[in-house]
This record gives sequence, structure tokens and C-alpha cells, in this order.
Amino acid sequence: MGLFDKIKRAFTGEQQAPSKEETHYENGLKKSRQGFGAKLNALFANFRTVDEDFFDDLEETLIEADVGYDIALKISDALRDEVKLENAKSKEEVSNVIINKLVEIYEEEGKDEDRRLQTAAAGPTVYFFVGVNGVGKTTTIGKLAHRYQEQGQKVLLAAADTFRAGAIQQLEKWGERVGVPVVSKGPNSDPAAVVYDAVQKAKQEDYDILLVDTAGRLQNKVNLMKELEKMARVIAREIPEAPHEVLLALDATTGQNALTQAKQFKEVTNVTGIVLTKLDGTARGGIVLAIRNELHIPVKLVGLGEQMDDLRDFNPEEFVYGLFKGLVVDSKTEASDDSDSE
Ligand SMILES: Nc1nc2c(ncn2[C@@H]2O[C@H](COP(=O)(O)OP(=O)(O)OP(=O)(O)O)[C@@H](O)[C@H]2O)c(=O)[nH]1
Ligand SMILES: [Mg+2]
Repeated sequence: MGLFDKIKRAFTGEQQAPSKEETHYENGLKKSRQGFGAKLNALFANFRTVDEDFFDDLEETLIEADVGYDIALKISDALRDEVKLENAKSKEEVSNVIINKLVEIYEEEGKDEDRRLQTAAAGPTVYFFVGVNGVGKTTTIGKLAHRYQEQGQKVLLAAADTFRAGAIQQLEKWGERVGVPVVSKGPNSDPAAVVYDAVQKAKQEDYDILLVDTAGRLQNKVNLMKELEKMARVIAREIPEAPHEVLLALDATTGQNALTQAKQFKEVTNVTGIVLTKLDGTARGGIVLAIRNELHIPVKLVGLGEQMDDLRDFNPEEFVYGLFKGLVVDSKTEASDDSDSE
């Protein structure tokens, strides 16, 4: 069943019981769904006819939901075409065109996307985490360490954020909580030296996976980027095909700012995947659509909370479904005013 059909079924109450994963996404996306849904519902509440005012309002609503300027324009163009063809007049038809088009653009942009995390054919797999301060790198490493540990893999962490006071202890705390060792040196030591030691240890002691934490901030941006390049070089010298992933953490609550960060990191590191954190804390899940449309770097993992278990592989279908599902249901119950009562 196509994604749009699935969403339609949810509208009409014909959907099957959600899987466990669906439920997790739905909980994590509650705010986004309500925010997105509330915005589009407000738009439709004032719906009389599709005129220039409506197009303006639509574009504004979509931009506010963080889908990005590009997508907002594409949607309103698509709607213009449908209106010309007289295929969209009623509120329901218009809303269908919008959602259908959003899903279509999203699927089209992502059709060659590989979301799997790459692993080494032999020897340790190395994942290198980058991102500005506070986005959730260290937390994601803790969660991922927990996941691999549970799977019976031998996990090692590298505390290469030697810049921020407390960063090493924070990672060590995760190491203790999860039960995996952490390679560290003192505060302000050379992060590349930490990485070197960690890679050596991972090779000599047959670790399956090494997760490298890095600083989100140095004296300035140039220094930070240079430092990241240096670490990546050290890793590649010791294990030629490593790092197997350069994972950029982006905070979903920062909206379009996250896109700017991604473009900057993309220039200096070979970012292979995005970890979109704090999706549970934003009402603007449209950022996922903007990322795909503008960056062409796959979102591979999503953070849905602060706990060890709150990390998921990104499942675009469940995500988009979660985003629009409430909308469909809400438009059905438009007669009543308490549609936000979940
Ligand atoms: N709600 C929520 N909070 C998160 C998530 N991921 C991380 N956080 C919180 O965000 C804050 C910052 O996370 P860190 O992991 O320390 O971020 P960082 O990128 O390592 O930051 P620096 O070390 O300063 O560069 C912490 O309070 C985390 O608990 C998430 O998916 N959801
Ligand atoms: Mg950190």
C-alpha cells in the first residue's frame, strides 16, 4: 500500500492497529503532529475558496512547519495546477492535494537513499560524531553504545571532546551506565591523540565498534573544522576505510538553523548520515522534509527522548505517516472543537 493510501485510511478510520514501532514514532512525534496538524487545520478552518490569499496562507503555514521554502513553493504550485484542472475545489480535495504532494516530493527526493549504517567487512567499525554544541552527540553515542552492547557487540567509546569542561566525564558516565570502556586523556589534550589511542585499542583488543565523540565548539569555527579533519585523517591512516560513518547530529528543535549547520559541516567533513535529535521536543517535524529536499544526506537515526532506549533507526514511512495521520483524523472531526483532546 502506498504511503498516501495508508494516510487516507487513517483519515477514514480504516487503518490497522499500529505496530510497536509506529507507536514509538507516534509518541515521539506527538508535538510535531499536533503542531503541524493544528497549523494546517487553522488554515482549513478559514477555507472558503482557493484564491491568492489562500496560497499565501498555505505557503506561510508550510514554512512555519519547517518544510523549507522550496517545498512550500512546490506544494502551492502543485495546488495551482490542480485548481486549474478543476480537480481541487472542496476543502477535502484541497487538503488531499497538499498531503499527497508532500508525500510525493518526499518519496521522490529519497528514492536513492541508503539509510543503513555501514559496517566494516573486518576489524572495528568506526563511527565519528560531529555537530555543534548541545545537539546531542554524546547522548546519541550513549544510546547507540547501549544498542550494540545489547546485541552482544564489543563496544569502545573515545572521548575526543577534550575542549568543553565536563565533556569527558559525561561520556564516562554513559560508559558506566551502559557498561562499555571509554578511552580518554586529560582535559585540553589533543583530541587526535585520543582518537589514535582508541583506534589502536580497538584494533588490538578486537572491538567490534568504536564510537568517537567530538567537541561541538572550539575557540572558533576554523579550529573546530581543522581539528575534525585531523581526527578523520588519523582514523583513516590506521583503518583505511574508516570512519565508516560520519554522523552529523542536528537538533530538530532548531529548525532551519539545522540546515545551515549541516551545509557548513558538509563542506569540511564527509558527512554520511544525519542523526536528528530531540524530535520529541519539537512541533515542527517538517524539518525532515526540508533536510531530504535540500541536503541529500540521509537521516539514519532519530532521537525521541533522553533515555537509553530513545534512539531509533529512521523509518521515513512511519515518520511521514505519524506527521500527517492526526491531520486526516482532525479534518474529519472538524465540526467539533475539541479535536486536540488526545
Ligand atoms: N528530549 C530530547 N533530549 C535530547 C535528545 N538527545 C539529546 N538530548 C538532550 O540534549 C542535551 C545535550 O545533549 P548532549 O548529548 O550533551 O549534546 P552534545 O552534542 O554532546 O553537546 P556538546 O558536548 O556540548 O557539544 C542533553 O540534555 C540531552 O539529554 C533527544 O533525542 N530528545
Ligand atoms: Mg558532547
